[in-house]
Amino acid sequence: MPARRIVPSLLTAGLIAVAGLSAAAPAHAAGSLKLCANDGYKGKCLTRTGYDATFANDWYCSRTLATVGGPNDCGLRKGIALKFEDKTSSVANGTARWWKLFEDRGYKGYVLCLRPGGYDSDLGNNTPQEDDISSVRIQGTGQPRGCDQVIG
Ligand SMILES: [Ca+2]
Ligand SMILES: [Ca+2]
Ligand SMILES: [Ca+2]
Repeated sequence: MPARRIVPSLLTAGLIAVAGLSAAAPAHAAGSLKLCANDGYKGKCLTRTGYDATFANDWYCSRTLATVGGPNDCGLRKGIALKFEDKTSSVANGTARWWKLFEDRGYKGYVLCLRPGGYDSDLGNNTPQEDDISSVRIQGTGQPRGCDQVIG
């Protein structure tokens, strides 16, 4: 059955093609939203798969970028403890759904709507939300209502 033998090689070729595209795309985390403190998907990054009502309780150490539980968990070697709130400068959507990125905690304030699979390597050059995102929530597959700005 020669035809049957072709199928696995086509699948392999397809997977290689997809892997190549993923490598070219900027830091997409498959199945999740990635938010990074610096431009270009650098610095401290968090991933979320559904929602986060506040980044004020997401602590990390300034030197190691390790995620920690609270403000006293870093120390000299790890650096000072920072909250991820008001830090986001770049975002990459690895999901097939829209995401809303909010200026304030509790899904309030200015709303950025990020397209499925969309990304933005510098929120500061095209939105008023550089270093201002405080909460995020996943949406459906269609463009949601209530967007102040669409990105990605
Ligand atoms: Ca930043
Ligand atoms: Ca949080
Ligand atoms: Ca904010």
